Amino acid sequence: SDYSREPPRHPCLKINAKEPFNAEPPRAALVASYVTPVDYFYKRNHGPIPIVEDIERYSVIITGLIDNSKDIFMKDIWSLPKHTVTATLQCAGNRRTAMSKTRKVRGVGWDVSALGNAVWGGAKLADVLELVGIPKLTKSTPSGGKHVEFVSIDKCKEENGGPYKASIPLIQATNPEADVLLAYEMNGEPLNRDHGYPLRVVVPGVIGARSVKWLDSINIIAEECQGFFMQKDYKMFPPTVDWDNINWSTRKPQMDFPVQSAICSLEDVNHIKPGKITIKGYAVSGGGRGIERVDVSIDGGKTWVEALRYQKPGVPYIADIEANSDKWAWVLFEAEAEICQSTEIVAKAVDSAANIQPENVEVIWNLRGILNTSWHRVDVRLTH
Ligand code: MTE
Ligand code: MO
Repeated sequence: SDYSREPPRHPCLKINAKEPFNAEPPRAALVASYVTPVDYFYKRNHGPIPIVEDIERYSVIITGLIDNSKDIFMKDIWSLPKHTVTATLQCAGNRRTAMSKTRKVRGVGWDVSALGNAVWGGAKLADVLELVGIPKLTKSTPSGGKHVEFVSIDKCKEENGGPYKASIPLIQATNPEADVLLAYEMNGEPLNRDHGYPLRVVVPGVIGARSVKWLDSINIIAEECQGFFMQKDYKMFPPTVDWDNINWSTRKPQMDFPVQSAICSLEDVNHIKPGKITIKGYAVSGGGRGIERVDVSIDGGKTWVEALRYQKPGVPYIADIEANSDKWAWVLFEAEAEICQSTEIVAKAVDSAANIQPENVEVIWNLRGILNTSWHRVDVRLTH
């Protein structure tokens, strides 16, 4: 593989793996703004960053179980209605390093910043699929369990040098309400190379692994994609399953992510003076579920106070689409506390379906180290 033409990256990023490039921003930078600046947005790759030189000749072929395959060019995408969707992309491996502390898991280590919130601009996949005669979802649309597969132009070693790929159900792809985008913009700027230039998929509310970057083709297929990242990775196994007794085919590929939160104004261990501190972080849930509550404890989880939640600064957040909240996006939270002894500070969130984060990582431990959504705990040690 060739890593000689990687794009420049911001020096603040913490590099978890160099080749392929995997990096996340420092905690405090992550929650400094509701919309994550592109430079600070985590970068999760499985191979070298591809280069698309000739944007006029770049096309995505739509093929598979349709009458006529069609090459879609950027001008075709640009001529469709442009939608902007504020959505949080989260890697299923977010917080993997902490899961490894109880029992070793396999995969790139991540702290709590393998996610970001961006304003994605692009065409709705449902509109693009209409160009090849696939109707939008209606209550009576038969999907026959079909999937829409996204294949990249990148090359990754897990696919034996083949391209990265993933799929989502056709009923989600053709549902305009699901807001699945073929995005060419991130925060109002053309996508940069790291994030999928010139065109990527964004599947809101679903683990990042399904939002395929550097799109090459779209295949309509009879059942879910058989690629490595769907079948041999990104599946949730119970804690009893380890590498010597794993049977991959017993589990479905992970799609929606569960409720998650983390404290970002503090590191794992903090040395502070007694007094007032502000506890800041993010909370997010998958599937379009909002955040109903964020609880913060300054005594290791014995007692709790409710944190203030917001998306737009100064506007209290309500988990309700009628209230104009961004349903696919995280909320930031903030709580003030008086610290007068060394202690453990904890955060946990509750989503709009009343799902709550698990108290301990042990009960959700899984060999691939995905979806560590256990209560986020940080230590504060007093200095006098
Ligand atoms: N698409 C391609 N082509 N190659 C990849 O390695 N990584 C996936 C997804 N799409 C990947 C990809 C994973 S696991 C995640 S979490 C997101 O992209 C990360 O997107 P980002 O780098 O824009 O943050
Ligand atoms: Mo990921």
